[in-house]
Amino acid sequence: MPWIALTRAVSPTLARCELTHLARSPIDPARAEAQHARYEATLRELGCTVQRVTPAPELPDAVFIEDTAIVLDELAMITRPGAESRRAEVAAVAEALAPYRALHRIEAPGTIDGGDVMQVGRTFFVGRTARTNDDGIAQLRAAVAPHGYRVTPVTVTACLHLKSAATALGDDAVLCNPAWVDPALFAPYVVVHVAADEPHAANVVSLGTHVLAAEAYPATNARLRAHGYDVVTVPADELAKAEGALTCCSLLVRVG
Ligand code: CIR
Repeated sequence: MPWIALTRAVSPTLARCELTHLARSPIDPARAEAQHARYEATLRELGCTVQRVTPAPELPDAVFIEDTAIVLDELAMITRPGAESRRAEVAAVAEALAPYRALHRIEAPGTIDGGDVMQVGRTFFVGRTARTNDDGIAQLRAAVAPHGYRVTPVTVTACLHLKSAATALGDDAVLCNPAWVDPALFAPYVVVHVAADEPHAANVVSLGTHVLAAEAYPATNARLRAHGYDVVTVPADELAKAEGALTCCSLLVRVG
């Protein structure tokens, strides 16, 4: 599959990460690193070329590289993350993306975290959250509209990012937690709901017919299999203590 997956090493300071909806609990950096390595290995098994961006050990949340850019076929938008502590993450990511895409940048006072941006075909659903503001959404729209994309702002409650509540399954379906985002927004698509007792299960990485999902959510993963998806699971509970899920740990760049 013609994908490059940009990833970034788990910082030894991960325990000092930003937290919004989760209580701080001890994080075992070695275990987080092992889970991250397994995630990268699984992306390789699914056909991605994994390319690590220069590590940033001093930036606790750098592993959650998704928040630093929005990559589409035509360009890459370098974000201005909503959390001040994360703004220094973007420079090295911009450098890594420059060979593949023309770069655009979100400028102040706009903010966007990539975790708030869900692409389904030619539509970008963008969460309006503590991390992503209307100015940032307007800047994204101005950059992508000339390429034929629609941008739809979405209200998200009770979780960090839109993609904590919903992720795309290819170009025609969405996996969502209806308690955190209104599923009616996704009416043109097939909508798969997470199991009620697995509220964090909506964040999966969709790669062709495969879905990379966290092993902690067997009931939701069974639903995905029943819908015909080839679900591959990985352990991710240590990274989840930093309020990160699976899409957060890579930036997928389609090449070729
Ligand atoms: C943060 O609060 O920014 C990090 N601790 C977690 C970011 C997770 N990123 C994502 O869901 N895209």
